[in-house]
Amino acid sequence: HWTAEEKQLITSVWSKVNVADCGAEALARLLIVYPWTQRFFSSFGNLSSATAITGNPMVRAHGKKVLTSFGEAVKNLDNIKKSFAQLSKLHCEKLHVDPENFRLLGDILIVVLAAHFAKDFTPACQAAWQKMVNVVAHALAHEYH
Ligand code: ZNH
Repeated sequence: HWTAEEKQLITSVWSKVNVADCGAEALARLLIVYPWTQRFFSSFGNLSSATAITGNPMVRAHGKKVLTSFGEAVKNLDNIKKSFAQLSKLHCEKLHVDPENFRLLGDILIVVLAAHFAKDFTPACQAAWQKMVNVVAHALAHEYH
């Protein structure tokens, strides 16, 4: 369900993404903008202010882990649901993460990419990426029951 142009826009942006930096920034922004998401990360130490969150090494490390995993979806554009089936089960059965949070993180990732790539993040690029984060959120919610 991807056009050749969408695939190209997604993979070309992805090839320039710094996964550690963008992952850390996206997760930190999620925790700051939607503070109720902090409850999943009570073991991560100090999340008491925006400064504490952005400087927290556990937030940085987990953000990198999540965005690295997101990269698997970029590599498997035609098979995202299948490649995230196990991860979906984990988030549902063990972590009890409400799937609404996948949409929130996806939208924040778009903000982070737009900020990093500025005018190179064209409207066409944004549209392809919006579709991408929606497909990923859908795949991660797929095994919920
Ligand atoms: Zn998640 C974990 C991915 C989103 C929460 N995650 C995780 C991991 C991965 C992921 C890979 C690891 C696993 C293992 O270890 O095995 N995520 C992911 C992705 C996404 C996500 C791809 C999208 C895109 N998450 C999310 C959200 C949230 C979460 C939104 C909330 C808010 N996760 C989580 C948690 C965990 C995880 C809590 C666990 C952590 C620790 O370490 O403890």
